Amino acid sequence: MTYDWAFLPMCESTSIVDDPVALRARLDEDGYLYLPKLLDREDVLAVRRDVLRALGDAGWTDPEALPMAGRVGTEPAREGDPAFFDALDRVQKLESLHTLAHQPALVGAMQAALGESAFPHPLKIARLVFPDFEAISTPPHQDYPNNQGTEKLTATWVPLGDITPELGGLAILRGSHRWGPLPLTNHLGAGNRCAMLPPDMLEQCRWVTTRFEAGDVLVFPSLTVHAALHNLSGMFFRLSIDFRWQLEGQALTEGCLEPHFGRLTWEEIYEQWKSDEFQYYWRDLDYEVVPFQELEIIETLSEDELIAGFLQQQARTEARQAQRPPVSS
Ligand SMILES: O=C(O)CCC(=O)C(=O)O
Repeated sequence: MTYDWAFLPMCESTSIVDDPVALRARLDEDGYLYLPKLLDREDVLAVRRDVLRALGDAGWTDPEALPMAGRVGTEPAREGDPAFFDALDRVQKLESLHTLAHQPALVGAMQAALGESAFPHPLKIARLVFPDFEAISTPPHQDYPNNQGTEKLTATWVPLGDITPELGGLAILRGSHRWGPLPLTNHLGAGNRCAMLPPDMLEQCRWVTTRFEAGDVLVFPSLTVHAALHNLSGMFFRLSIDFRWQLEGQALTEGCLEPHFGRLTWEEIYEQWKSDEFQYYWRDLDYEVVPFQELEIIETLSEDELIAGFLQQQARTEARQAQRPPVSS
């Protein structure tokens, strides 16, 4: 994404979280709900601690820095790179990360926003975002094309820690959910798809964002255009989780029932869990599994051009980092 526009602040909706009519009206109008302090901050920080411990075990964090700082101690890797998967697999196995989706406050808010039978997909997506890698910042996109099933699918984006705009939070193109599915182009960022935004959408909709804190939740349906801000922190990971929700009786695709990237089995993920309360919880629910339709991607850049852009970016990042004085933790 570029920064040619100003961001407006997000409108908070925690104050109406117990009012399903008001909550749904706002979700319909704006295409997002920003729910500051919905979750217990300490519960979210406990997940952050577990994630950072897993990243530390993978050699990704700086062992000299404070453990909760999330200071990077390795070369950046991109989602999908072999180097990425050792860390991601450790994170995927965390019981606390998966069970956060079942926090009563979160389930209650999603039932109020969507309906009584709302449930989170078993697929839980951790975003481990390195600093100074603008080429792989999540581009403007809609969640529908990569998930499919029902357009009513709705995401909750949960910051794992305080996320200032400099650390690279999420921005929403307010009102963009009314345009329907948009054409796609290829991209190196999370999801690998960038939505092509029509000029009238850019005239009529405004980007909104905020300073996120641990405990906040951002809710948006699968046609809302959203994108990450660049992580410009220079040295810290931006950590967050995506949970996707829908109602029973609606369609979903097989990938939403599998662990992220389909690398591990659920048995492997559950191996070290202390409780079985939230294992395989979706097996008793009612939904229709439908095939995933191949996406049509308009290749505005070839794979070689994307990689060349990525390498140029890497060189710029290294030059910038070499100029920085060492910072003590
Ligand atoms: O956190 C991010 O960078 C991406 C989150 C997101 O937009 C998604 O998973 O669809």
